[in-house]
Amino acid sequence: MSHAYMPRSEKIWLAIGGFSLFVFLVVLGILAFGMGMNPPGHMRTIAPEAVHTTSPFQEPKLVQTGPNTYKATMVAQMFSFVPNELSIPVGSTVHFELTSPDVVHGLFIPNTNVNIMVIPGHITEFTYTFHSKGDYLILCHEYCGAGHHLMMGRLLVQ
Ligand SMILES: [Cu+2]
Repeated sequence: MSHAYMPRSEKIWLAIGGFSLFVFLVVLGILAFGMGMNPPGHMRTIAPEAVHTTSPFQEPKLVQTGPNTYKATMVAQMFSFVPNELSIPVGSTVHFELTSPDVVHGLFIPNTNVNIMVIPGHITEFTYTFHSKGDYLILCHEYCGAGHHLMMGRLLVQ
């Protein structure tokens, strides 16, 4: 079959598909390289190799910043969160501040909308108020290597 028959309508759809892909890639290229766009929330940067020696990430911890507010400075690394256990009173607002010294990780807390991507070189921030008591799981939801499934923590809201 040297001359396979292709209906005209199929050729038109192929052309539309190819053109859409081309437009998409051009727009993506302009946004990423031309405008230097980054994922949202990554306003500050940090050298991945300096994470363990730069404040506040050299001593990542949960600190109370007001009557109902906390700041959780955390490092997501292969294959753990530091710290990996947090405890707060119900109704607290937690301002998360995270970075990674190695590869891309995630911080996901099921049953909340805490869903953070942690990218080496960037400091990701996210704020959430915990209105319900519970024993929440903290999970890494970006595949980060052989120990990815072991990467978890716990958040107690009492
Ligand atoms: Cu991870």
